[in-house]
Amino acid sequence: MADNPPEFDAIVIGAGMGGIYALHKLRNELGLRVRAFDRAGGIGGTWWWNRYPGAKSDSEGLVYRFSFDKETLGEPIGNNRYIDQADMQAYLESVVDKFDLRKDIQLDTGIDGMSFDEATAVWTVSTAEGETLTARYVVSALGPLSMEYYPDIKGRDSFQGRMVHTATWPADLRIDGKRVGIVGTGSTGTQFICAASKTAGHLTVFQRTAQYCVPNGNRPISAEERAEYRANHQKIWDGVWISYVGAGFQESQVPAMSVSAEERRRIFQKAWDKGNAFRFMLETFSDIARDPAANEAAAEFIRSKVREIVKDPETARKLMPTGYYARRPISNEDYYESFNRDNVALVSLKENPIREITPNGVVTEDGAEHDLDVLVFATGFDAFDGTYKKMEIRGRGGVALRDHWKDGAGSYLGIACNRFPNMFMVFGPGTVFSNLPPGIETQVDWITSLIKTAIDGDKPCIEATEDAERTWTSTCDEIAEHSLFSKVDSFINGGNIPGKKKRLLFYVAGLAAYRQKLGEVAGAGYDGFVLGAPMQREEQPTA
Ligand code: FAD
Ligand code: NA7
Repeated sequence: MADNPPEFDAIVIGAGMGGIYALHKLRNELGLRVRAFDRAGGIGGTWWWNRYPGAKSDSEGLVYRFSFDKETLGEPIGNNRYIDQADMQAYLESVVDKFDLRKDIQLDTGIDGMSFDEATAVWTVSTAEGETLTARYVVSALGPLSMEYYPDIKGRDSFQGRMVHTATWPADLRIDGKRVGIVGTGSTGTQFICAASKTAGHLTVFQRTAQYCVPNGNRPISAEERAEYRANHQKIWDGVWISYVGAGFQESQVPAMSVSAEERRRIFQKAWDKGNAFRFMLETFSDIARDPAANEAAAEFIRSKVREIVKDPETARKLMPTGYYARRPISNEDYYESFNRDNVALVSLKENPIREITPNGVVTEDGAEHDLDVLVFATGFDAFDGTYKKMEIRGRGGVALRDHWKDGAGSYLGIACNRFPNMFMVFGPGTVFSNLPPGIETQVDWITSLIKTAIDGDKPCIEATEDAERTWTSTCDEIAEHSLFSKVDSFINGGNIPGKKKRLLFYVAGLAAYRQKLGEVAGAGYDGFVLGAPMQREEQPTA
C-alpha cells in the first residue's frame, strides 16, 4: 500500500451543500488531497438543478445556509424571508470562492461506479467519461432529492411541445403567455403553480392528491429585522442544534388536545398569519405528526381555509385534502388563491385520470383534450437511495450496494454501511429528519472527525459493523411506528415510487437526539465501527 498510494486521500461525489462542505472540511481542515465531482455543469446541487419559476427554500432563509462561516452568518442571503433559487446559487458560489474550493471541483463529470479493494482499503472510482481514480475515502454527497422521477404515462414521449421536469429545468425555458400543464402538487409543484399562475397564458393543474398547504409569510426582510438578525444570529443558531427539526424556532411542548377547541383555533390562526409550514406543524403543538386527533385538528383548520379562500365551490371541493396531514409540510405565498384566477384550471386525477399524453397535450378520461405548449412534471424524486442504485457501487467481496439494500435501504447513522468500508454518505437512508443544512453540517463534521481519528491512529480502514447497521435501521423503524409520516405514502417513506420498498427513510427522533447519539458513538471510540489497517482488522465486521 505504501508503495502505491491512492491518487487522492478522499473523493467527494456531489457539489451541493454536502459536497462543498465535505471538500472544505477534508481539504482545508484536515489537509487531505481531495477532489470533488459533480455531473452538473455548475456547483450548488439542488440549487443548480431546480431553476423552475418560483423555486425557493421553504425553510426560512436565516437557517437555510452554512453556519460554519461565522463572518457572513449575520447577513441574510437575498432580500426575502425565503431564499430564491438564484440567490441561493449565488451564495453557494460565494462560499466556494471564499474557501478556494473551485479548483478542486470537477464539474460535468458523473461518477458511474466505484469498487473497494480489500487488500489496500482503496476505492477505485470511475467516471461516465471513462476516467478512473483511486482514493482512500469516498464521501458521497449525492443528494437525498437529486434523482428525479418521471411517471410512466401512456404517450408521454409523443408530446410535441416542451416537456420538462422541474428538477432539470432548462435555463432557456420561459412560460410567459404560454399554455402550461403541470402534473404534481408537492412542495415543488405548489411553488411552481403560485409563480406560473401569474405569468402563464393558461395553467392546467393535474392534481392527484390534494395537499395541505399553509401560507409561508414570505416578504422582504426589513432594515430592522436585518439589524436584529445581526445582533441575534448566534442565539438563533444555538437553538437550532438543540431543537427537533433545526428550523430556527422552539418546537411546542403542548399536546393539541390539552387545550380547548377555541384555543387550538387561535394558535393555528396565529401560525397561519405568521406563515411557514414547519412552524404550523411543530411550533403550534407537540403532537400533530403523532396523534391522529391532533393531526385531524390541524387538517380541519387547513380545510376550513380552503373553503374560505377558494371561490368556486367545485374547485374548493377538489382542492380539499383528506387523510393524515403527514407529508413534508408545504407552505407557499398564495397557493389556494391561485385557483381563483381565470387562467388557472384544476383537474382532479382521482376523479378524472390522464388517459394519455398526445402530441398536442393531455387527454383525460372524460375525453377532454388539454392543449399545451409546455408540460411540466413536478413529480418528485426517487429519494435517498435512488441515486446510489443508479451507480455500480461494489464493496467488500464485490457485493453491490443495490443488493445490500434489496430488502430496503438502510445504514448506520445515515452515514455508513457494513461491507462498504471508507464510504460515508451525507444524508443517506436512515439520516436525521431535519432542516437539511444543520443536518448536513452535523454529519460532515462527524465524518471528518472519524476520518481524522482513523488516520491519526494509523487505522485507516473504517467499517460499520453488520450489527450496528441492523440495530440503527430497526431503531429508525421503531421510532417511525409512532409517527404519522409512516402512514401516508410520500418520498419520505418511499411510497411515492411504484414498486419501491416502503420504509421511513429517516431517523425521526430529531436533530438534537441525533447529535447526542453521534456524540455518544464518537465518545465510545466510534462504537459500531471497526477501525484497522487494511486486511488486518482485529475483528471481521460481518458474520
Ligand atoms: P444536492 O444539493 O442534491 O447535491 C447533490 C449533487 O450530487 C447534485 O448536484 C448531483 O448532480 C450530484 N450527483 C448525484 N449523483 C452523482 C453522480 N453519480 N456523479 C456525480 N455527481 C452526482 N431542504 C430543506 O431543508 N429546506 C428547504 O427549504 C429545501 N428546499 C428544497 C427545494 C427544492 C426545489 C429541492 C429539490 C430540495 C429542497 N430541499 C430543502 C432539500 C435539498 O435537497 C437540501 O436542502 C440540500 O440542498 C441537499 O444538499 P446535498 O448536497 O446533500 O444534495
Ligand atoms: P413530492 O413531494 O414527491 O411531490 C410529487 C408530486 O407529484 C405529488 O403531488 C404526487 O402526487 C405527484 N405525482 C407523482 N406521480 C404522479 C403520477 N403518476 N400522476 C400524477 N401525479 C403524480 O415532490 P416535490 O418535488 O414536490 O417535493 C420533494 C422535495 O423536494 C420537497 O421536500 C422540497 O423541499 C423539494 P401524490 O401526492 O403522490 O398523489
